[in-house]
Amino acid sequence: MQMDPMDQVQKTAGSISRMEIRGAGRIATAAAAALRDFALAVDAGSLEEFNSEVRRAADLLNSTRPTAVSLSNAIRAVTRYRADDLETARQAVVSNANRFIESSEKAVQRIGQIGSRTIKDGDTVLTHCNSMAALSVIRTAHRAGMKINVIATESRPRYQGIATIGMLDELGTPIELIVDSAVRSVMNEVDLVVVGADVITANGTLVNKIGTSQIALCAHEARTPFMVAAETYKFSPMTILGEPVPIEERSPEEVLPGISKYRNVRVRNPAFDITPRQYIDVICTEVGLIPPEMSYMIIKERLGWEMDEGGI
Ligand code: RUB
Repeated sequence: MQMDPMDQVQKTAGSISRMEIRGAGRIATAAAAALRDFALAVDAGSLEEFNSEVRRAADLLNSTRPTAVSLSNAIRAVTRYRADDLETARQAVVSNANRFIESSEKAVQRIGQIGSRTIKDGDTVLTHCNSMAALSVIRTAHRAGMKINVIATESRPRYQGIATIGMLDELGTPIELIVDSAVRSVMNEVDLVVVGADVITANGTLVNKIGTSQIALCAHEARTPFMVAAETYKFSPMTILGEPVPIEERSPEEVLPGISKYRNVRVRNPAFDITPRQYIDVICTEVGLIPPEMSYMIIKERLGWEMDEGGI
């Protein structure tokens, strides 16, 4: 029996919430694909009903991870259409979603090509968490013949660093795994730090996996360049209006399983932290290397965002 289209969206939303699908880029493309499949399958009697069902599905997907702006930017890209009839609207969602997914894949490749030019033969590159954009920089440099040493942090509490070393292992490049608190001990051996982004604000502030800001601080102290690899849809239009970026607080059980046996202990588990722009040397996007101070221009020019914009 075929699954109800909204149940299918619910299933994707659940996978994103539980972090079975994770990483800002991957959740954005998963949400775009879920909306496309929903649009194709939903049984609506009118354009108005279709629009309201798509909105409901979009809201469900958007509520899964509160920090990543990639989700709302992806949803906005997919649901931005004008249509006079239901079938035109359906096709618009499908083609918008396919375009978003394709451009997201191309952006990661392009970021790899651009960012890898900053890596020299013999460099040691440190990365945190598990970012496809950051890994694209490392992979592309490796494929261009650079001999690179990689240092990957564990990225507690969810150990995304294990996914990173798994993905890089096949390259045959030397990889060292360190606990998050070892970053300062190794920083003097590092030539470049490259991390991904969940959000970049209009003033160039980075929001990324918890621990990123400490790494940026260490890099700054050691005069080690700190690069953020981010597709332009990781920039947040809402921050132009001064909207704060919500920091997702996840379950204490992720940090301390069995926490309930303690009576007076509270575990805090913020999933992301904030790195001010003065600790960021460069942001590598698919349209080039930009200083963080240029973030506002990316939002205005690349995301084509107007302050009065509504969508469906
Ligand atoms: C993942 C994380 C990644 C960014 C960028 O956090 O912080 O650095 O999302 O990743 P989580 P990408 O594991 O909590 O989703 O470059 O793949 O979009």
